[in-house]
Amino acid sequence: MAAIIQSIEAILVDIPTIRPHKLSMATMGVQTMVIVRIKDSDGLEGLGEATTIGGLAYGPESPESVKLTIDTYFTPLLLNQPAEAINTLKVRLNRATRGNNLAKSAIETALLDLMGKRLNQPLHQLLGGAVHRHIPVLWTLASGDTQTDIDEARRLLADQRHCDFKLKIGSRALMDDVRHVAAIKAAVGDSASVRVDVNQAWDESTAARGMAELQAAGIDLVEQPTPMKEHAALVRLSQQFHLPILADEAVADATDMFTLASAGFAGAVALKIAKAGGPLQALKVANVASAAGIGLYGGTLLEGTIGTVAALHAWSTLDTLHWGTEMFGPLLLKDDIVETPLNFHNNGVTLPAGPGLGVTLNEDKLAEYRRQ
Ligand code: MUC
Ligand code: MG
Repeated sequence: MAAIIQSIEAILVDIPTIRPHKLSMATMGVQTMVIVRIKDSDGLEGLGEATTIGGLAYGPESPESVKLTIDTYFTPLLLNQPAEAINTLKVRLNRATRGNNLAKSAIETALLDLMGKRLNQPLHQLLGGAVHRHIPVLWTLASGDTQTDIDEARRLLADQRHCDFKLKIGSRALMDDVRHVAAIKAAVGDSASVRVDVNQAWDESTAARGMAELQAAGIDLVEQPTPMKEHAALVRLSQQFHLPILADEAVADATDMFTLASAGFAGAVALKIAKAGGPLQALKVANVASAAGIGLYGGTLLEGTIGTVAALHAWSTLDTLHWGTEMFGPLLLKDDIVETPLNFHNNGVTLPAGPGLGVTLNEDKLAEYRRQ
């Protein structure tokens, strides 16, 4: 008899960050994640996670809305259904509910974890097997202070924890941002790749000036300089400059990727399981991007270990990650809710072994950080 889904729990968990993380749309001092636990009739449990940045500052789903969506709308559609019918369950969810990809990503992850545990196989094996087991990871310098960022970068370079850095800009005047970025690039030199993420903060003409200045400063990549819906501007900028553009907010799912690529976009895309609606959906984006000659990058919404590991399993199956990944979310948090934290070393992270995600919840830590 096939195992059926017996319970679904969505838990809000608040963990403080190690320092304020300053982005163009919010400064984070705490990260809130929604941890999903799906139990089946054989007593197995699958784990998933949905996270975003700064409540509703980043996108239309907040942690609280993800929990409400799962509790009120998804759970009645999934309870008593066969747990291993992941594709059928996703069709069922998508026919009855629109959007809400963050919540869907947590559910898809938990179902994949459950399937991996049932088959006693790691998640990447369900996706065809890992090509890479050590995956490059950059660090985001976003303390809000140039010298603090330089000190942080030098320490991480010396420890060989990271050799690539992403800077969050867009909240200050353009030339203030350019001075900040150029000072950091000059301090780390050629030993590090420095990229920036504007998080949609510029209009097209500001972006054109910004691209020229950043190119001159030796920056390697500019992420989402203009508003997500302004595809035409992103395409024009990508054709105007040698400095490559990374599309982030502009591309959530495979259809977005197809639309942007067919409009003539050249550059790279930040894959995120949260934007796409799960690890399987994010790999569909990767397939469309690859077919269009667009570079791949493993992106994060600053998930904790569960969401980060889910993405790592997906990225591990890709032959080339042209720009590496930013799966450092757990390192930004003061504590973790899993038994064995990820092993970040040698400018990257090792994919956990073990069935499913390969991650076990620490129940005491979960009890400590869950929202009352
Ligand atoms: C984003 O916009 O890419 C990823 C790293 C980071 O610091 O923020 C994120 C989200
Ligand atoms: Mg981004």
